[in-house]
Amino acid sequence: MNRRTFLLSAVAAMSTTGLVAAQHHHGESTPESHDHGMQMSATPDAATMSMGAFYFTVVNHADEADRLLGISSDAAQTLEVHNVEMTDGVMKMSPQHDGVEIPAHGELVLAPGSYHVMMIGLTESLLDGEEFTATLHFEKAGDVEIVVPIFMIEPKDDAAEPVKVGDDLEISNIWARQAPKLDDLATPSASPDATPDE
Ligand SMILES: [Cu+2]
Repeated sequence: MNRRTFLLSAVAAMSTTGLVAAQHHHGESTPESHDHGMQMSATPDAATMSMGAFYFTVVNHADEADRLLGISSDAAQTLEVHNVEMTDGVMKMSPQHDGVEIPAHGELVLAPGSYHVMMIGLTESLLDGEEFTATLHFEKAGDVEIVVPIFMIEPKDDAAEPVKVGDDLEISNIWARQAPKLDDLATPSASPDATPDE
């Protein structure tokens, strides 16, 4: 499959999940929400905006909860923590603007089909076998830099060394992929008259 077909497929796959939610949250009826980072639905570049996602698990050994407030990285223009929710039988992604709690003696799992870091507007392609760095912002633990290895599909074992933050937090199962699509969905055409040339 050539690069153009791949991009169309990727964008089409995203449109069945993320863009539905994006348009819902950022449609013309709610102009005030344009600063939430999903501007790609409101710009002519939407179809060419490259996207990715990354995942990790945070274990909290402390007696108090912490909170993942946000993420920054040079690898994308915008990074948001999203969750995936089923609403009326439709999967939608919802940005977690207030962050996500990591319970005391509990864990927060970011994984396909659940919480994830959405990378909107990649600054370069996410290539299998390469990696990038990102900084996680925690309410209590502060800023933590991690190295994120890139894969085509979810790795079976920890690809990166787990990162320990003092005695309290441990971050493991770190990995990223470009333009995720749901495994149980056939890749649809980008538009009714765009037939994939397989
Ligand atoms: Cu998302």
